[in-house]
Amino acid sequence: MANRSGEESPTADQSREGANGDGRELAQRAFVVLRDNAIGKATSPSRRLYPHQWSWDSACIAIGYARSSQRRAESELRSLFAGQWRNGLLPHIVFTEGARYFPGPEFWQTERSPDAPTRPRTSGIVQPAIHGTALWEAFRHASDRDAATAFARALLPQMLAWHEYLYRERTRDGGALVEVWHPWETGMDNSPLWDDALARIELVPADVPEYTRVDVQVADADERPSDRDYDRYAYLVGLFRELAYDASRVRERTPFAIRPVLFNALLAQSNRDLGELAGAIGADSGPFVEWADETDRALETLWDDTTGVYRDHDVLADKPLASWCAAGLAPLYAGVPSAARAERMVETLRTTIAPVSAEGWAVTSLPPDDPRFQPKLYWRGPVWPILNWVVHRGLKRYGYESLAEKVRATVLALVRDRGFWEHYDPYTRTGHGGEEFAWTAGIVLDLLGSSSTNGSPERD
Ligand code: 9WN
Repeated sequence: MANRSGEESPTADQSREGANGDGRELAQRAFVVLRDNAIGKATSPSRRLYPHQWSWDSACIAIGYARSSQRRAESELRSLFAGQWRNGLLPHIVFTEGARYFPGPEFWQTERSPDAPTRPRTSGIVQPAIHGTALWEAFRHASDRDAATAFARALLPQMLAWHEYLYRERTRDGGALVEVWHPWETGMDNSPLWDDALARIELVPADVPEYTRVDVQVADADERPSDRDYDRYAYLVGLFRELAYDASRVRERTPFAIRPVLFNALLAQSNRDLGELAGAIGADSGPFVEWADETDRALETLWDDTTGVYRDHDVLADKPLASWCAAGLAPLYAGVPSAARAERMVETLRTTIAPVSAEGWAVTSLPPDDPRFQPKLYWRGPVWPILNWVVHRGLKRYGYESLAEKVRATVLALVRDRGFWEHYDPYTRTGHGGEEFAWTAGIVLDLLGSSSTNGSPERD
């Protein structure tokens, strides 16, 4: 709840946290991180490394604020949707004026598209569709019900347009699995999962637009993607802007097209949540429920019985990706698998987790036995709060309460002991990447509010 000075303070749930930790103090630290990253009515992930507003970060920040500040949760989403394009695309970055980041608005040149807004300036690609869930969380925890209903009524058509864009432009042949065209759209930028697809993009220097990286001036270059990766990132943006961000042309020409399990599972759950929300405010839940059912069914086609996880699909090679990671467990979060299949997935989880501390464990961004695993290198090994949050919710949903609690407690202990970092080395527990990280703070607040100690039956 916001106190009299207008500052947020932890709810009773968030303060409780548990025997080995003070939830109240951690929540207060999280609010400070969020406040320090405020850029007007929105929040940047990290002042120095990512000084603009990011799409899925902001949705998670709204989820973090939902229990304690209806106003901030709503303004986070409102600011993000202010950058929505006329064709429904919700951009992965909404730019603030004057902050240093590559690629900035002058590189994206989204004015080439008739669909892009003139102000605010934005990027021209998307990020995982978790926003419907964020709106639902903001709505269901809101204390001012009338304001929450008015806000939901206003944003629902924009949510509908966003999902319509995804199903219209990012699917093929009538399918219900959405595809992404840039590693940044997966949210897991330099994950080894994309290595093979990126390796097929052969470039000569003239193919790569001129650019200068800023990230390696701000963060340790050893913890960031390689220059080779960045050449491909820049090349893909160059291609999209040359095609004026016209989705039908990009779909034909892109050399990178993946149907990620994580993106689709978050989308399916967002549809479910928007269906609930629409029902609660007397709006039409039909399209959301239909999309949710269709994407759930389509996700089943990604199941891989050999590994016991769901596997991303390479659209252009028309086969499952050779690699997988904890993101392949995301269908648990969306309630997709049968109980038997969930059991199988949990078995995979138990055998692929990385030890974090004597007290517990968390999922890593790549299974530690993968030869490319690197514990400090961005999406190639470290523990990321978002993946653990998805797995935590999935485990809870299927009744694996004590496993869910282990994941939750481990992430909270990492943050309490080491601070609010972008990601963590699973062995040394040190934080890396961006510091005072708002996305991590948002997730921590939600984890604090969702203690598992509610007497539910144990499945594990
Ligand atoms: C590119 C902001 C974003 C996250 C992504 C994460 C990283 C950006 C970058 O930071 O990506 O979008 O410049 O590396 O991979 O998931 O949303 O926190």
